Amino acid sequence: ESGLAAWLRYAPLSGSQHLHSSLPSHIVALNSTVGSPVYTAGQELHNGIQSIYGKQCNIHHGHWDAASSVVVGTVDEYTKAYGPLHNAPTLIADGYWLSTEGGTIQILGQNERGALYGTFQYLSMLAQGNFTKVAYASNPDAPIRWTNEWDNLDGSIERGFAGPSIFFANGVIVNNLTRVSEYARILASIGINAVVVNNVNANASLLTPQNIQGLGRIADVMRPYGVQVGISLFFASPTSAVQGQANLTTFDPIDESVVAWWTNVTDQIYEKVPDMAGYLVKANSEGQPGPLTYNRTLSQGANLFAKALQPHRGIVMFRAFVYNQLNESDWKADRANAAVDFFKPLDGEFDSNVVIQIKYGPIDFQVREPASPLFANIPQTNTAIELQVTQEYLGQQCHLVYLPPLWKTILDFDMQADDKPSLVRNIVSGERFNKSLGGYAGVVNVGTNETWIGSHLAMSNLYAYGRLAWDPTSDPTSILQDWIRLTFGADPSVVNTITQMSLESWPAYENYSGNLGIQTLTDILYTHFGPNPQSQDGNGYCQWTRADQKSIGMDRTVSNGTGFSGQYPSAVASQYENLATTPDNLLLWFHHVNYTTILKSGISVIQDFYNQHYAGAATAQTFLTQWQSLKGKIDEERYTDQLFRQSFQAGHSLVWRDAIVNFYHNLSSIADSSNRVGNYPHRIEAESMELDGYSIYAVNPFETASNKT
Ligand code: BDP
Repeated sequence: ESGLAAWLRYAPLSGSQHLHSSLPSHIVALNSTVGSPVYTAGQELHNGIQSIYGKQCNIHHGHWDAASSVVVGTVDEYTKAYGPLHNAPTLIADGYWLSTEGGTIQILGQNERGALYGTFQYLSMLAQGNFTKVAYASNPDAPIRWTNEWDNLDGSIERGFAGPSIFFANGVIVNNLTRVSEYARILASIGINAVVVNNVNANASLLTPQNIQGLGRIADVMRPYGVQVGISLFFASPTSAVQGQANLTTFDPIDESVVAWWTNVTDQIYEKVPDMAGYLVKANSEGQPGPLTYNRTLSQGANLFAKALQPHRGIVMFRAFVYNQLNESDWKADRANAAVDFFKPLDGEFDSNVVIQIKYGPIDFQVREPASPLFANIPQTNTAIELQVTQEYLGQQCHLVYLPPLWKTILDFDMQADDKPSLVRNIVSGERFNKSLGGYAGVVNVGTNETWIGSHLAMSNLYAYGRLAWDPTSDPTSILQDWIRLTFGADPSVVNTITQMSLESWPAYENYSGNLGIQTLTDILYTHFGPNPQSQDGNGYCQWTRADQKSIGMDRTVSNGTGFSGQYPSAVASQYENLATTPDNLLLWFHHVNYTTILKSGISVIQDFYNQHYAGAATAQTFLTQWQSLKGKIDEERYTDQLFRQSFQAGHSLVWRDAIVNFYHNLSSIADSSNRVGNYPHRIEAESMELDGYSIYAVNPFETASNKT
């Protein structure tokens, strides 16, 4: 059990012989073309039923009449073979009809992909021993359900924690794409329909003829699973001397030679990848070039690609992560304001195949952020939400953090645009502002490590990402429990223990890394790992906690601060504008207050900081003992692997706790009323030890050390 099979293990269900008669004996796959998703679905059913129940089914292609069969295909294929469906369901693209009632099991997709999705759903029931009779239609909430992989062409992965790339090595696409095909299978099982294979900080040499041909190979291995390829583009590619392409002297998006260059390159790609999903573009952000370089607008930049893609029905995901407010001494400057400042004036100027891809919060994947106000500010534009499955700021897969409860705070947030219900999930689905395009982009960053993203338990986040992109109203706990049963089996103590650990994990991480809306107090300048509260101020890229000896928090009000709260529709804006109506968990995001300010809970800000950091770290200690209670109940390989991570988290949560409470204790000079800070009864400090071969070293930042060394 290396983790390679993820939740598609199809583990044998012991003592299931008596269930054989409830299983089909024949599989009818209505498409006989090898490599079509319906053909794949037939194989998957065959292998799954055999592996879980030890029953060998016969596979047929085309029309086949037999009792005890499962028929998989599109609604059209079914109608051709068997005549019209009674009670034909209403399906949209990628949707499916699943009926286990009656003698024949029907798995029918609106398209081939839908049929495959229905198949995985049926197999998920079987793998959990669930023989409930069902008959229902399931449609995706949004058409865009993509992953983004931040893979570089040299094989490294930005913010990837599971080894090198499965797609690239040494500047080219790898020869052996087995892992890519396995990844596509995993993604199809949760309804993901496209993968952007390279880093948003893109490299022009992706566009050499050899690499374009390689993209064709990637598309070929993912197509049987209905997963399309997308790519990230480097905006200045026309001037980058890409081998095999013309080299221009400008990348100005309205220059005719530039338009022709991108049209030509796009046509070349579609020759090799006729069903490419589209482009992802990070422009004028963090050193990346873009249209602003030529004083053109971001919409002119996005539309350049939209026009090249339009004949091929591709789409442009244009990232809203553009900011240049980096002057911290300017008290009105605020990175959080940037997206609305840049994009709101452009609403209505984007072509219909452009989608603005918006990170869930206005800063950058923090442990707690308010929903990005941009979702409510561009009603004439297609939008998608960007979530991060890879835990860049959230413990980098060394800490257990089950993310869906965090994501739900954003997806279920009501922007109250025009004083009408405007949940973020209904904005990105296209429903609220009547858009036909919209959806989800999840930054996953899988690697060659057999756990896929670096930790067995972190895979619940990938599973849940797909499930929520399909249906954002689903319950994070029941998604989690499906995942646990599929991944580790149905033993109730295993299910209950992993459920409890997972549900406690985000609140615990928030508590020991940065509560009250101050964000993740990590090293901000590059690693984004481990505590470093002192790095939060003093540089433009920091989070600007504005902490001093008396007070803390970033005033983002309209009345006294950066004006960020005014970017929300009025009902939400006035809630955040006032200290009294701002929830405590976002207090320091919106307001600058004294350490002695009393929270709604009746406790002062600084005391709450102390208390929560202790509480969070204490909870993380229990993850280790909870996990240890599973010894012998799951396989040794995954048990041991995860045990190491839980031990690490238990220790590192203490490092987090102490670094942060010491830092603010030192800064504020306010004592902890429970006298814990600086007082460690059972600890042997390094400076009291006698060690051979070690010398004393001044640790930076000091608050991570005992007594500064
Ligand atoms: C930040 C990451 C950086 C990414 C950037 C982005 O630290 O590696 O390039 O976001 O999303 O969170 O473009």
